[in-house]
Amino acid sequence: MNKEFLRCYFIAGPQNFPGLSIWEAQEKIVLIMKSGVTAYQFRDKGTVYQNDRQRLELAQSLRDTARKLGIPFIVNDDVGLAITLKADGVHLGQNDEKLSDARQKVGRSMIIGLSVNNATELAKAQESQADYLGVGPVYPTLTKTDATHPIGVQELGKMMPQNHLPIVGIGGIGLSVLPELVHIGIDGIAVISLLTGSNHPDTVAKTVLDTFKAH
Ligand code: 3NM
Repeated sequence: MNKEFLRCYFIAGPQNFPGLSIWEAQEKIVLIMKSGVTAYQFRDKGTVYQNDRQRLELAQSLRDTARKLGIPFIVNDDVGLAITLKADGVHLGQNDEKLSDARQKVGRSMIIGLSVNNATELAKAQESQADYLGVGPVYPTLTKTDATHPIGVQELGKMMPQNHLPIVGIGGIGLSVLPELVHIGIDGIAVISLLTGSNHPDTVAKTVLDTFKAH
């Protein structure tokens, strides 16, 4: 797997744009996808659709956008949807489908990402069939209501020597902490609100890319 795609990894679904319709949210997501991010994850936890068809159409359209832009399209949690859409990857949490089962279903070529929330999970993940890890929350976040206790950058730094997989930090990440994150040797950041809450996602993406490129 080319770990360059982890540098500025954008995650979002309609639920991250409160007050907007699903299609208005889609426009915002597309705008951010075009701002220079290196990957997009379709994560629609809490989004209320009229029917399954509506969800499929939204995901399909976002997959097409990602494909045109040449960035990986990763589906959160839903292995079946990832297969249906021929997504580039699927991202699993600790409580989602077992990674080895998912690997059997999706085959070798689909990227599988795994969330880890502490040193024990990070160590265990080294033996898994994951292609990359998302470690977090690094900082407190309001975006994921069931997020575990923040790890903190110092603690994450101490955990890093036991990691040999491509790895992205997630949770409460803003521009001011980029230098300390680069310093501990992660490959990039995965963000929601840093991009969904910005009026200048292109500037944000460029800052993130420049920071992780220089390293
Ligand atoms: N997963 P924001 S934290 C989706 O710790 C997600 O596994 C997390 O949103 C984890 O960038 C998180 O707005 C939310 O903090 C990230």
